[in-house]
Amino acid sequence: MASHRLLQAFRSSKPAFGAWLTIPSTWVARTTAAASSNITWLVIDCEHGLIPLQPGASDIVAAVAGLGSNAPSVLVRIPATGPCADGSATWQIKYVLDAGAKGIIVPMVSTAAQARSVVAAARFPPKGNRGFGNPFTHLSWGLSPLEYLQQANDNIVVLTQVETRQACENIEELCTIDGLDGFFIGPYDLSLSLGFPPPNPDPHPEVEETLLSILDAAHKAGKKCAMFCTSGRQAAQRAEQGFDMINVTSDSGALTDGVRSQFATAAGEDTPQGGFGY
Ligand code: 3PY
Ligand code: MG
Repeated sequence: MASHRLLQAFRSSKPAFGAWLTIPSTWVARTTAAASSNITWLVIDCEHGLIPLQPGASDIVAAVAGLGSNAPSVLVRIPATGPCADGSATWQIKYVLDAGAKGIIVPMVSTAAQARSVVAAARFPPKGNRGFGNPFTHLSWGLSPLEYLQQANDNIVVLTQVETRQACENIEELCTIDGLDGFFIGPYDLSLSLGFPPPNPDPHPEVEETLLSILDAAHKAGKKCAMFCTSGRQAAQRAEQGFDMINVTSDSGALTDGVRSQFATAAGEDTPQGGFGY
């Protein structure tokens, strides 16, 4: 079965909650994956997290896949950004998909040409130019090599981030790209690019308007729209608004919040508000 939990949620139009992995550890990843049956997906963050592609992302993909068919779908946010999304990100996309990732998120994609190069790198011919021949990939999916080749194009999730003013200006054209499943809004970078402070914890009202307009454009074009949040409260609101894929917390954020809160209780202090929640 090439399907996976994030794709099943997308196909049944149910909001898919997930978590961000920033700590380079297979055990942190497995512990996070097993912490809640409400975790539909995990993103290995090789852009701002400290997880390298190898060893790192490839090991985490295998470690989570080892939890069985109900394990969260593992996507990788690749390190290359901005202009690098044209061409030089290709090997990174190939590497993480060959490692068995169920999808990719490419940051700072602002133009249709960049987004097309991302799609081409992630899809086998005739839809793209991804090469075939890795001896391990199919194992993470529980498929034979031939089944993987036949089913990968329809089951790999390809998302580009909308987090620049230029991407907002180009949103209608980005919405027309075949093979791109949708957009992942990065509210921190989007706020900065639009000249506002980062969310604290919620975005500035003008940024809020922009991100709702991205959601609307994506849905009108039949694309999915994902949102980065840093708490369950925010995530529940985003699900209400109609976002399809919503980050709830991160390994490092949850660890910090949990330790801070227990120590505050021990010291007889009020539970402090979360700080920079990324
Ligand atoms: C951002 O907010 O800029 C992001 O990329 C979220 O991950
Ligand atoms: Mg960002």
